[in-house]
Amino acid sequence: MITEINFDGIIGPSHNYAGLSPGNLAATKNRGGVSQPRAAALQGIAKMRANLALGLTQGILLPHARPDHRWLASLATRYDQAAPHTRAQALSASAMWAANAATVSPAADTADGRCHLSVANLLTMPHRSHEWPETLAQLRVAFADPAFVVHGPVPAPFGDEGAANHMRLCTRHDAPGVEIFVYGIAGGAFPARQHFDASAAIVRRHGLDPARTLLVQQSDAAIAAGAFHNDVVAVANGRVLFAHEQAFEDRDGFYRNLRAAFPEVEIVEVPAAKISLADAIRSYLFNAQLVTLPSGETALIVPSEARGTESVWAWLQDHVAGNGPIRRVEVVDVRQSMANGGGPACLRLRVVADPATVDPRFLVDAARLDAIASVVEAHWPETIRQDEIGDPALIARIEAARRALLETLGTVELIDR
Ligand code: SUG
Repeated sequence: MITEINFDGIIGPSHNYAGLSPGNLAATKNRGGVSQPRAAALQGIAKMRANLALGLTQGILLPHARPDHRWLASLATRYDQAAPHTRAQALSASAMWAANAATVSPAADTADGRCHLSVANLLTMPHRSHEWPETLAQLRVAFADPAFVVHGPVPAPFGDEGAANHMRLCTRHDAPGVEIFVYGIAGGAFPARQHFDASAAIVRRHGLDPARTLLVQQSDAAIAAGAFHNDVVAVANGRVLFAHEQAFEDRDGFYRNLRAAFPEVEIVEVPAAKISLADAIRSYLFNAQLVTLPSGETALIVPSEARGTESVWAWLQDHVAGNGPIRRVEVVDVRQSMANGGGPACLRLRVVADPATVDPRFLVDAARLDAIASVVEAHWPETIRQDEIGDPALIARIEAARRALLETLGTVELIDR
């Protein structure tokens, strides 16, 4: 049966706070802090457990080989010889943010009736630019069934950050939907990571119907305020678009086009007068998982920072008490990821497909999550300080931890891609 599957990136053993993403205010603020990889991974697992308990279908993507020795070799260096910033870039656990792994167009939207996935090139940030080869290798294993088409990255210089800048509206997940691609225009203080030409190329590759596809500009104000991806200020599911008033450059034009393409849309807009852009970004209200529960109700899975931000929590209480489409709010603690600018929505990639067509090693139930948690508890470092990242003993531990996980999951063919 076709359903939405959320594939969460398992938070890798090298999770640390190197402050590698200009424009990502949380990551910049926490630069140099002491990270807790074990707690981080367990928080991610707890989120997956909670989603299973809600009746959602859950998948995983695996931590990448870190340090990335191949990437270092292509730069003609080695981990023990590389400059400190290169070392941090090679060690980053940023593949945890699966919303940046790929852009996914479900079969109901594409010309050939197959589900298309385009791996994201992530070329704007050096530490993320070397994720795609391993992500692609995993996608090719997980989605090897002919129900899927897996594409390589859009070529440079067109930056593509995957599903974090992509939304889909539909009456049912298995019915044709309207796909929305949100791009940024460079020129502000912070980089615009999603380029128009990359989004347009994905639309063509996936064989999307122009009548059901919108390309929309993210507002400069949102990027300047720290929304380095659209999923920090907007999220969609089913008929519901949930967005901040200042998310889009031409909000009225966008809403008009959207209503024409998808008259069933319910736009839940949060006015800046109720929640400032700064509060929205600090709390990651919109970096939530907007999901359809088995009952048909819409739920919003928010990070605990949303409960901790007064204006945000008050708005959510009002909405749920009123007649709004979001009927239920669930709170999850993903603080370790949040401190690097990654909320509940960043940690997952949505794929609408029949779970029977997915390699079962990439799907999880409660028992498999318990097995993953045991490996994390036994092998993930408890803490990483920035002055430790050159320590060969730490690196050996990180590499052994990932190996132990892939052995437990039966995915050893991916140890060396
Ligand atoms: O690309 N943080 C990630 C956060 C990605 C969030 N994803 C979505 N919004 N979908 C980024 O900026 C920080 C890593 C560091 O500084 O160590 C980082 O890469």
